[in-house]
Amino acid sequence: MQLPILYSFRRCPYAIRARMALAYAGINYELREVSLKNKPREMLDISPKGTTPVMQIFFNQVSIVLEESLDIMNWAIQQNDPLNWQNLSQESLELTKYLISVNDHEFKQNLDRYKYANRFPERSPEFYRQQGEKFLQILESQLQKQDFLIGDRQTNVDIAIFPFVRQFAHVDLDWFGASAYQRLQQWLTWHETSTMFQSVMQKFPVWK
Ligand SMILES: N[C@@H](CCC(=O)N[C@@H](CS)C(=O)NCC(=O)O)C(=O)O
Repeated sequence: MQLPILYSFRRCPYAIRARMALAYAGINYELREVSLKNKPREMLDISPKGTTPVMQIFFNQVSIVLEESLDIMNWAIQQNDPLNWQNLSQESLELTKYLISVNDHEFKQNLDRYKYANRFPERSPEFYRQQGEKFLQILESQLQKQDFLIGDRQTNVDIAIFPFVRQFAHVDLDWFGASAYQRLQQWLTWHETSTMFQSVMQKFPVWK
């Protein structure tokens, strides 16, 4: 049987969370590293919207294509869920959904404006950073209560959000390190030093 194929861009936060979920589930796949400036025809043929990650899964004669990182994460966890991430209380499931939704919409928008502030000269980088901090405050208050975002162990919500917080922190590490978000700093370091993250950040040449 043909291995699933993942079109991925190493530093893309959406691709990182997909790869982390695939690593969690222990799924074997072929990684095709993409250049966003020169996307391969094979990827655009199956996913014309042209964003990474894209996963193609094969069954005998047919294949299905997952074009959203959250769909790839969910598919991976459905295949194999060693730490029972699917079996959460209704409250935890709702919180997971809420946090990911704020991350993927408001926070991502503020992250982009903060990171590429020169493209958004209407306001200062500090303004965009403060907008982004509203989400950091929510995360920090969760982490004041427990070690991970919805409890005392890592679940998919941590993986889904971590790569975006990482990008935000790395815009100005001195600022982040001196900020009041101490629990968030610990949480970020825990993820950055985890075997799961390190294993998915291995470098691959662009696939041809
Ligand atoms: N909603 C998509 C967003 C994916 C996305 O926007 N990926 C970026 C890279 S991080 C991308 O491919 N952008 C298109 C481009 O830069 O041409 C998902 O969750 O997979």
